[in-house]
Amino acid sequence: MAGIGTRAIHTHNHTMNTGFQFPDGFLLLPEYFTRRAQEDLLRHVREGVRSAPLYRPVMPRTGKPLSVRMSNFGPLGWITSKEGYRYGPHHPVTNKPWPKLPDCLDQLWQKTANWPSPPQACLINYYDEKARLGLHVDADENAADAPIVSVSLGDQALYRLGGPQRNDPTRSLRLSSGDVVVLAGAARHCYHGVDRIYPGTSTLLPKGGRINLTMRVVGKIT
Ligand code: MD3
Ligand code: FE
Repeated sequence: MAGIGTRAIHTHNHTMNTGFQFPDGFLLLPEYFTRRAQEDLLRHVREGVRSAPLYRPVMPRTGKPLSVRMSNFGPLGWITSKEGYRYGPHHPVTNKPWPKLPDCLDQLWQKTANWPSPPQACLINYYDEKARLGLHVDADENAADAPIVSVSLGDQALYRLGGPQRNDPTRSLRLSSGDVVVLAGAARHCYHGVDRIYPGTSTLLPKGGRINLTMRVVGKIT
C-alpha cells in the first residue's frame, strides 16, 4: 500500500479550457490499494453481501429502480425507498443489521480522513456495465462537514465532479481499481456522478463491473 502523499495526484487547477477548478478538499490517491489488497477487500465485500445482499434501490416517490445495486457495512446504512432517503441500522429486505465494517476499511479511514470519529456507514455500490449514477450532492448526513472516503474496485468508471451548484462547470476523471478519493472541505458539497463504466478494463471481478465503497460519518439520524 503506498503511503499518502507519495502518489497523490496534484489535481492542478486550470481555468483555461473549461472554467473548472478542483474544489478544495478533493484528493485522488491513484492505486492506493495494491492488487493483493484489492483482492483482500473484495473477499470482505463478498462476505458482507452474503449476509446483506445487494438490492436494487428505488427512487423516492416514483419508485423507479436505480441501475446501481446497493448494500452497506457498519452500524448504519444508506437506504433509498419510495418513502425517501434515510440512514438506518437494518437491511431493508432482510431486516438484519448491516455487517461490521472490515478492519482494512477502518484503517483506510484512519489514515486518510483526518477526522476524529469513525465512519458510521459504508455504502457498497455495484455497477454493471450499463449502470450510471446521476449528478447529485450527498446531503443526507447530519455531520455535513465530515469527509467522505471512497474506494473503487473493478472496471474503470467515468466519474464527473462539478461544483456546489448543479449548473457549475464539471470535470470528468477516470477512476480505476484500487483508487481512493477523499472528499473533504468544499469538495464534500460538490455535485458528482458516474457517467459510464468501461467494461473489460479490470480483471479483479471475474464477471466484470465495478464496486464502489463510500464511508461516511452520519451524525444523528433524523
Ligand atoms: C464528491 N458514489 O454513493 S464515490 C455515492 O462511484 C456516490 O459510486 C460514486 O456518489 C460512486 O453517493 C462516487 C466518490 C464520491 C463520494 C461522495 C462525494 C465523490 C463525492 C461527495 C461530494 C463530492
Ligand atoms: Fe454521492
